[in-house]
Amino acid sequence: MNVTLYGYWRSLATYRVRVALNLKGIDYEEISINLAAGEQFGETYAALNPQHVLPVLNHDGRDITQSMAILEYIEDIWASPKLLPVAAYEKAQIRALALVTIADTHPLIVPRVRNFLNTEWKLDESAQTKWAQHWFTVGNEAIERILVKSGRAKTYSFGNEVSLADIALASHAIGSALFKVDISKTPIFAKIFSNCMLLPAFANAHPLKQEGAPKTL
Ligand SMILES: N[C@@H](CCC(=O)N[C@@H](CS)C(=O)NCC(=O)O)C(=O)O
Repeated sequence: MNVTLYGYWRSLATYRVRVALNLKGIDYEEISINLAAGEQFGETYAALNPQHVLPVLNHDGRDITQSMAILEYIEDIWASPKLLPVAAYEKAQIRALALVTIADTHPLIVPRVRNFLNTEWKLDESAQTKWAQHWFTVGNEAIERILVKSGRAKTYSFGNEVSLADIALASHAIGSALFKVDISKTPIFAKIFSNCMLLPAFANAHPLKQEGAPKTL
């Protein structure tokens, strides 16, 4: 079995996949594609992912893109530990929480969006940071309200077992920290994040622990 992850230290979508691979105990090699240097637009990478975005998971010669699709693929291929329940409603709740950040928040702050804000509308770095902070805050508050409404948060988002929702939640919390957004005002969200970070699978996947990352931000 051969598993290669194409990622970048700072990439939140890559973080999600790293955590899932770690939780399942899968040996993998990570190849860094330098987003800051624009390597995602190079011909070699375009052959892997014509969308020019990270991550790509290559499993035994086949490429999978989009972190949610990759997470579900990992769940389908490697059974243990389970990151999604069997029951349809519970599974939908987990996917829905995950998609708050994967589909509705994270896409607003990725490099290509911030670059467009800069090149088309001349928004400087501080305005771009404000933009990112706004969307992370909107996401934090939405996640908190969803956790309150479901009433199922315990150690993790939906009980005492880690699920795909926690992987997404942790990526959102780390993104908040990268953009200096305080998560203490959303205490359930913050507590679940700190519980996740007690697990080596989450902690070792942290962007700042990856090759190429700066010592501090
Ligand atoms: N929805 C995608 C997001 C992919 C994405 O935008 N990845 C970022 C890194 S986290 C990227 O490669 N950005 C390159 C760019 O914006 O130019 C997923 O979850 O995999």
